[in-house]
Amino acid sequence: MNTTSIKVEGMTCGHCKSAVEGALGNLSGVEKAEVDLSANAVSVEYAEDKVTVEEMNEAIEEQGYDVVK
Ligand SMILES: [Cu+2]
Repeated sequence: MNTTSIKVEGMTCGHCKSAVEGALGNLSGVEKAEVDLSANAVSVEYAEDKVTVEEMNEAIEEQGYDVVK
């Protein structure tokens, strides 16, 4: 299991938090996703043989948020 922290712009409230956590949680291979609104970041636990960071970035961007790369 790997962990990473993805910087995301545009998350402001509980709705944003659940949208991003939900989108990541829907990806197979993502074990846990937790948004820290004050840090503008989401920490993710994932299986690197099942899902890539690029796929996670795309899932976040599909929800309308900008990933800081
Ligand atoms: Cu919001």
